[in-house]
Amino acid sequence: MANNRTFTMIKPEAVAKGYTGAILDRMVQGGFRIVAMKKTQLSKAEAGTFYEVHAERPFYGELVDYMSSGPIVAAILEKDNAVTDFRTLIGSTDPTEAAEGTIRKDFAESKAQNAVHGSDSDENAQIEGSYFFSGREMY
Ligand code: IDP
Ligand code: MG
Repeated sequence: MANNRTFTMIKPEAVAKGYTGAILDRMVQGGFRIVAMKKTQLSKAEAGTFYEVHAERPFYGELVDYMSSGPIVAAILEKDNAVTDFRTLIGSTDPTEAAEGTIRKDFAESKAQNAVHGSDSDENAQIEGSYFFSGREMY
């Protein structure tokens, strides 16, 4: 079961631009079922914790400021091979390198403001999903 779920966020710039519906449609059309979903906003401290693995990277401060700058839409998604297939659906971190038809190619602003988050492993999908959602928010 674990390898059939991933965690995503529609990031602040994409929500602000009104892309939420179109991006969710890509996910559903891509074969992902929405298990849990909410609109919320991360505090700076919460964004700092979420991206703690990047704390030593030069862009960490910018990333934390950006991810706490406005509302996001967080969701848990289900599909066979969810983590890998979702990374394919969203495309490369830098939208200029993302494949045609991917979410980042079509909706991202830049490498920093790249429209969506996708978990990079089953373990992180579990940790990230349970950071945002309790068991009774997953269906
Ligand atoms: P990913 O989101 O494709 O997994 P990561 O390397 O895990 O990419 O980086 C996390 C997030 O940090 C990215 O989605 C992006 O928002 C931001 N980021 C990554 N690399 C850079 C960079 O070189 N400059 C600015 N922001 C970056
Ligand atoms: Mg990552």
